[in-house]
Amino acid sequence: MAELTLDGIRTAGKAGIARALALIEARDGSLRHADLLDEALRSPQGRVLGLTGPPGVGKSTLTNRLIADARGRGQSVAVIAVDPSSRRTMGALLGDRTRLRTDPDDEHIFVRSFAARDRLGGLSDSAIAATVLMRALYDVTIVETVGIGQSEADIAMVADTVVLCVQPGSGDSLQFMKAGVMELPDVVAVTKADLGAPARRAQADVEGALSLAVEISNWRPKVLTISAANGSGLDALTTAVAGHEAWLSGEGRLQARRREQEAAWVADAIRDRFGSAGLAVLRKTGEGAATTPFRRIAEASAALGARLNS
Ligand SMILES: Nc1nc2c(ncn2[C@@H]2O[C@H](COP(=O)(O)OP(=O)(O)OP(=O)(O)O)[C@@H](O)[C@H]2O)c(=O)[nH]1
Ligand SMILES: [Mg+2]
Repeated sequence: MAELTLDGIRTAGKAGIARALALIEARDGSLRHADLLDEALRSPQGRVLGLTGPPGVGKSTLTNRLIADARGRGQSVAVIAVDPSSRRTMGALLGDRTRLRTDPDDEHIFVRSFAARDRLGGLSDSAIAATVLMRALYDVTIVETVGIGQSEADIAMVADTVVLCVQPGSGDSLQFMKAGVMELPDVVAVTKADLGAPARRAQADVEGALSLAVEISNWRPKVLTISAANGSGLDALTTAVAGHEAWLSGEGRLQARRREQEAAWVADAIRDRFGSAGLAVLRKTGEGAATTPFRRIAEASAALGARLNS
């Protein structure tokens, strides 16, 4: 199939992407699409922005704004929305919560929902693979996940920059403080700033919590209040995200972050299919010793599958 190269997909436009994603989701012939994904991995074009936070905090409303901003700057945008509540039927999500309004004729916007791995909103292999593909094709890829507590950490498996959305007056900020050693977001956006005092209080709470957190890098997470309703704070958010991206670009941090993510995908994919026993075999025998992560997943899956059936 000629389209299974990045150039083939670019030529076919959105229809080509949709076909590639269908193949990724079908999980068959995994070697066929492993080479496409490894090609995409080698040619990242854009940045990946992860947006996470509890249900109803305003992630999709913010995503709508970010899409418009990026298009205003002439950038192309892809959105991967991960939905824990929906089951997939005939390629469409039931009860799709993305609520995104985009121009279907704009070739430079691509939006796709994926069912979550589990009810906590974890990222499925397909959503991870789709993000890698989108990153090679679009200037900005936004990954929106719904999460509470631990499942929010999953977004760090694909995002260059993680924005945690916090709802004013919800006690999210308290939960945030209690979580202690949770993986820190790069930027915290207290949403619905148009509500006034509760948003400012939540901002102060989160800042307080962060000041107690153990420093794991020399990036200090920024805490902002934003309103996707009236647009306040959105420029500051864009500046904070750009600041984090600039920090990442230094001293090989972006490459290091992405290498760690790739190792996590391989471990996760094998654990998902073969359990921790499969993971142990992978580590001990070096099954699927291919150096590129998607080929490694495909080859190790084939080898482990054959082993289990023999
Ligand atoms: N006042 C106010 N309401 C907002 C703002 N942003 C979003 N909302 C409202 O909050 C509700 C949820 O917004 P969504 O953007 O769908 O939230 P979400 O986080 O994507 O929700 P899920 O995808 O269901 O997790 C909607 O009723 C929005 O109109 C804001 O800036 N101010
Ligand atoms: Mg949403």
